[in-house]
Amino acid sequence: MTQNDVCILIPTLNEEDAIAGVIGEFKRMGFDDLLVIDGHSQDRTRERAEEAGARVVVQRGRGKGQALKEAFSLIEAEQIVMIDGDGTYLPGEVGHLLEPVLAGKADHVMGNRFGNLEPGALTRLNSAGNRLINFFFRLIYDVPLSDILTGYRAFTREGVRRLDLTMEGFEIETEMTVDSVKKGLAIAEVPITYRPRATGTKTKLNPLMDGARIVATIYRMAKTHNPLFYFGLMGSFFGTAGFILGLYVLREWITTRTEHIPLTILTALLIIVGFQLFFMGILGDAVASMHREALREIYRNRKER
Ligand SMILES: Nc1nc2c(ncn2[C@@H]2O[C@H](COP(=O)(O)OP(=O)(O)O)[C@@H](O)[C@H]2O)c(=O)[nH]1
Ligand SMILES: [Mg+2]
Repeated sequence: MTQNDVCILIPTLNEEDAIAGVIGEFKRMGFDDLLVIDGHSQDRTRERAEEAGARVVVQRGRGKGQALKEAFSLIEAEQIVMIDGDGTYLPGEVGHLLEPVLAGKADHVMGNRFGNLEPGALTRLNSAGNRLINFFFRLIYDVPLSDILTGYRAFTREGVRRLDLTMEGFEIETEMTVDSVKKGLAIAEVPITYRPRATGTKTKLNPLMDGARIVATIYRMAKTHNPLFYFGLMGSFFGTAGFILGLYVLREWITTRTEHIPLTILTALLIIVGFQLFFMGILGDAVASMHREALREIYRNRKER
């Protein structure tokens, strides 16, 4: 393996207990290009990272997403590995992640934490949330990935270059995964170990708030990838509301001959809007598949040149 062409990218925010250990293990394996992108830690994270031999950059803004985007623009290595600085992933498994990238089989390799999830690594809430989110992702994007929120990934530089990342916070992993699918990057998933955080250290992720943001991101990004789902879901809300209201209006008229004129108008409107959204989905679907074909063609041409 050519450790010299690999940059190990580590986002940190208050990880003074774990960061030196993570960096040390990579150093022992011969990796020399380590970049810690720090989110204005208020403990000794930056000092520990520098002592351990990493290059440390303080991110300009806030959030893990902003940090990773900024870091990607600084990296020139051919392969990039990202790993959390909290010691929950094993540096020793980096070979599993790099293997598909080095073999030219993937531009984006994702470490699947459910491969070897150690007891207590995910709280019950986080585990249920992760599984739900992965299920929702597979439903919309129809790609068999088991752990879209993983924090251990390997990329080719070309893979990173092709991604358009906009998210500032913990939605960044979702965006990386979804955009890779949209752009047609070769994605591979390999099983990895996930350990509990060291006792006393705290996650910065708020399961409910960040979970809701992640689900919203998955849904919002479906607008251009699976418009039939995106508009269809909205359309079926309107349609169902109209149908239920219509049943009520009809029953009133049949049983007591009462006419609810405004409600009747509302029923009609809801049903019409529902159908319109649904047709928007069908149109969007056609546009999306044409766009996908065009993109594929453009990319093929560029590669051949
Ligand atoms: N640079 C930077 N790193 C962050 C930020 N928030 C979290 N991190 C780091 O990102 C990694 C994952 O965060 P963590 O809180 O462990 O989330 P979890 O693994 O999803 O529970 C850890 O290494 C954190 O230190 C941030 O705002 N900026
Ligand atoms: Mg963590």
